[in-house]
Amino acid sequence: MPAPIPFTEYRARVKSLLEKMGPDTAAILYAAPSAYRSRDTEYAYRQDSDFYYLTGFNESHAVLVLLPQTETPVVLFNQTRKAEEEIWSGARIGQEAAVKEYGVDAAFAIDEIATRMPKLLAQKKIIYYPINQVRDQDLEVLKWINQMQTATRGATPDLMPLSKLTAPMRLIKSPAEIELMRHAATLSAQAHNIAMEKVHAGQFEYQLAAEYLYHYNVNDARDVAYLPIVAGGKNACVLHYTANTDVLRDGDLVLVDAGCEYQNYCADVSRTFPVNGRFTPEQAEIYQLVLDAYRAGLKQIHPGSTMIKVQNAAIEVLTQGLVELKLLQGKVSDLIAHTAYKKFFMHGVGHWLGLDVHDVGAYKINNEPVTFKAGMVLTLEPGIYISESVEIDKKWWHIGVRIEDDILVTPKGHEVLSSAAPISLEDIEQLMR
Ligand SMILES: [Mn+2]
Repeated sequence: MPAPIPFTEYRARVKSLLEKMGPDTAAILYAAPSAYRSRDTEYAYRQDSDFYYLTGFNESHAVLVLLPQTETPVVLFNQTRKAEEEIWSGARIGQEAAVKEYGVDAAFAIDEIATRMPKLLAQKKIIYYPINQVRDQDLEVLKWINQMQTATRGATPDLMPLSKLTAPMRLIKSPAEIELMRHAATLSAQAHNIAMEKVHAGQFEYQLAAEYLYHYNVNDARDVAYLPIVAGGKNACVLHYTANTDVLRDGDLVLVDAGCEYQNYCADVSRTFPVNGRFTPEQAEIYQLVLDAYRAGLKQIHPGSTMIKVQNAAIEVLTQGLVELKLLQGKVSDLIAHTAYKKFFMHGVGHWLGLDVHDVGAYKINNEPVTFKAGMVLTLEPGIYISESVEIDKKWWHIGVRIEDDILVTPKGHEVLSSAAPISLEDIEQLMR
């Protein structure tokens, strides 16, 4: 199992961020609040990704304050240790360990934040804080700024989202992050192998989902990166189908889009396979076309290329193939120009992947596509979905295929992080035999 990110790396990230922020600025980051699922039972806790990226700190009820070029540039407000509360909800890190083990310069009880914050924000010209996202937090932050201004008669600071600075940092993964992502992708790919071996007609979609969840959990990936999509037959044509309540039928395909989260890093891997182990001729035609589009897209993933180039390569193959199968009529170049393929392929060909499934990072800067650099991780996920609303021979109806892998851009090209799952028609049928 890969090692956790060392605390020296968290400190280096904060240091680099402090330099980017510049003098007379502050940043306020709230830890994700814990969320109730029903009455007084909570969802499993998931830390805010930026907060985690900068600290590795995994508790709620905490606020990180960054104050570049001051005596204490990294200040944490967090829960105090209280034996009578810890007996219910588990041990807390507290202030002493926060300084010793998490490398913050000062840690105070979260209860002291209202009295300390106005002083910390004095004379700041820019405060990095994402206004208009969480109302209660906005009210608190605006109150501190008001109090600070009243006390110092200073000018009103500008508010700016910190993501402007953190997103470009998070877009390039470090060697330690890549190790974690490779592990998350491998576990997710392995689960597809298990599902291909265990799937059978009559099984419910949620029962097949259980094979994935079990494999993740027993391998220390305690959470999913997103709700798994296990879509038999026509359900595959519903792009975000997460009900997973239907029965899997003989002769149908099942599309599974599922990924685990390992130490907060996400995987996002899709495979489509026949419930009975054998593709029908129509299913095989569509599957092979999506795979050809995947391979054309994959060739475009290397330093210097862009998401648009990947998208265009995949679309060209898809459109050409749809014409050959007589699912589209016309000249390929015209059909591409008019985005005729969108009837069958209506989502993007990929997205950044990291601490969030649809990870942060721009796709275009000043209207120019962002070029790939070593250390970026993206998904590649062409698909074809044929619903009844398309007026074609109904032998094609209800076929939905998506093939999705997690791809690391390397100095020389790319590495498919999720390559442990079979992808060719032959390999899938052989595994299922
Ligand atoms: Mn995806």
